Amino acid sequence: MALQVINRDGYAHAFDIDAFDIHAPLPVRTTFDAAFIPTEPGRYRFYCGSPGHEAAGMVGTLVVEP
Ligand SMILES: [Cu+2]
Repeated sequence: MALQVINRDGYAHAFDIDAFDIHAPLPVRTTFDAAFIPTEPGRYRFYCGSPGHEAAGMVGTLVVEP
């Protein structure tokens, strides 16, 4: 699976999925290409690991279907 995450913001963020051990900083206006292989279908939580951002709502769910 490949995901391209783009930070178009004027603030630094991060992209984190603990289940796949992905912890990528996203400096201002940068792109991160994540490549990983989910071994099981499921719902995987992702969030922004920058301090305070997760609490501010920068979270989501990646759904892997069979
Ligand atoms: Cu953020």
